[in-house]
Amino acid sequence: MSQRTLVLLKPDTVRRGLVGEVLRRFEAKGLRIVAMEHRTIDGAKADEHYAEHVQRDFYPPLRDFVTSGPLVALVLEGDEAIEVVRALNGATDGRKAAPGTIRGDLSLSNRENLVHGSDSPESAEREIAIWFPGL
Ligand code: YYY
Ligand code: MG
Repeated sequence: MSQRTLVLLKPDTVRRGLVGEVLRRFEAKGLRIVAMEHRTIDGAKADEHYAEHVQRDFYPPLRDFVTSGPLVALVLEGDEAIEVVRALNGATDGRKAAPGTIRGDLSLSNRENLVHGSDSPESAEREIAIWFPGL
């Protein structure tokens, strides 16, 4: 079933010059970019996006990180896009993510792990509305 999912190329991806490398993997897989924007977010936007995590111990440094510089937000579309993007991204901790995944190949961090992908249809709907209202 065709789905849409919200993806972030977080500030480490932009700083490290890996936007093209990461987009290449999504496009090569067959996912279509249906919206994309380069933007810098403030703490309030970070809190909205990471609503499920704002009370966690790891959140304050995560908030600092995601607001530390420009990121690229995009919506990808394709068959089972939500699961497919999560699989391409790899496990949250880059040190443990499998080789062949974006995080497994390109990240050595549990925080600066390059990418975000919505984790369910409900999350995708909520996150797309936050980042691309009206899409
Ligand atoms: O969905 P995913 O990005 O793989 O992980 P989440 O468990 O939703 O956590 C969101 C985000 O928070 C993660 O990408 C890195 C960061 N994080 C962290 O900094 N420290 C942790 N112990 C867990 C997650
Ligand atoms: Mg998550």
